Amino acid sequence: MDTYGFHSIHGRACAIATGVKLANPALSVWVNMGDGDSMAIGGNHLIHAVRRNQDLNITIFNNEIYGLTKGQYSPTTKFGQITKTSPYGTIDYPFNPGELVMGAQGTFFARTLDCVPQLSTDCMTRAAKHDGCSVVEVLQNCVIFNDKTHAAITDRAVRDDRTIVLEHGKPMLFGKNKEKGLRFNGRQLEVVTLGENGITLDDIMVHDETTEDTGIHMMLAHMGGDLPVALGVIRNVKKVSYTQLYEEQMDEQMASGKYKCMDDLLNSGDTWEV
Ligand SMILES: Cc1ncc(C[n+]2csc(CCOP(=O)(O)OP(=O)(O)O)c2C)c(N)n1
Ligand SMILES: [Mg+2]
Repeated sequence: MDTYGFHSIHGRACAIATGVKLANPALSVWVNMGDGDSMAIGGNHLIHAVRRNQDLNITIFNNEIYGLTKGQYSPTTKFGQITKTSPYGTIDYPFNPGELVMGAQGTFFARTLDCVPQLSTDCMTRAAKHDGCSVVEVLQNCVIFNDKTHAAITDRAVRDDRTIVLEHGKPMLFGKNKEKGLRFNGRQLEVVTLGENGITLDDIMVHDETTEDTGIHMMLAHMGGDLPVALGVIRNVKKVSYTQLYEEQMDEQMASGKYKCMDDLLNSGDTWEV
């Protein structure tokens, strides 16, 4: 088809993108989903695309609501929130997409804000360069059905104190004047202030996006509340993708295997005449 993209079925974007990528591995395939799309109806497809490390670039636009269908709560809606389908407040514990990706053995996860285009560009460029399945979560506002859902961290007045932009190899500093940092106290992450209680730059954790163990990346993805919400590339590890293994297996079998084409397969083994 002479096109750069198409709308597929709600919840089935990862399945369709997997087919597209395997049929034509030369394509750079992008899968754009909402939180309802990726976490609810398409949750199954998402975790398996991530687990297999399919070479896809997945963006999740997380406005914590079903926007298009006018305001039903989704798997990322905050607990207790009043929506069209939860008039007395939700009694659902929400998913954190980052933790879900780590739990599914994901190789790339980044988070950005809709109101910071440069950071979004950086995250998506890094995602495009990643060989394997990359997931970028965009914390997005829905002006009509969930206005200001991320305001507690995105408002200009608080953004520097409530978020931290992680950079590989750099100390985890944040705050207006980069005066605050994250320290690992042996059990958990905590916020410390440079210059207070003898805290120096040496106490601050240095971000390593390439650590294979998901433990620390899971902790970073989980942050919020008293800890700043982590933005930027949280995890980026190398692992051979399903796409590459599939191509190698096909080449191998085409060269030395019994079956060279579909007809060979259909005319072999369990066939009979009626
Ligand atoms: C198979 C199928 N089931 C249900 C729907 C109805 N539907 C359309 S969009 C949507 C949810 C949208 O929420 P989200 O994925 O978070 O995207 P948003 O509109 O918030 O960006 C639903 C349930 C559909 N179009 N197709
Ligand atoms: Mg949504």
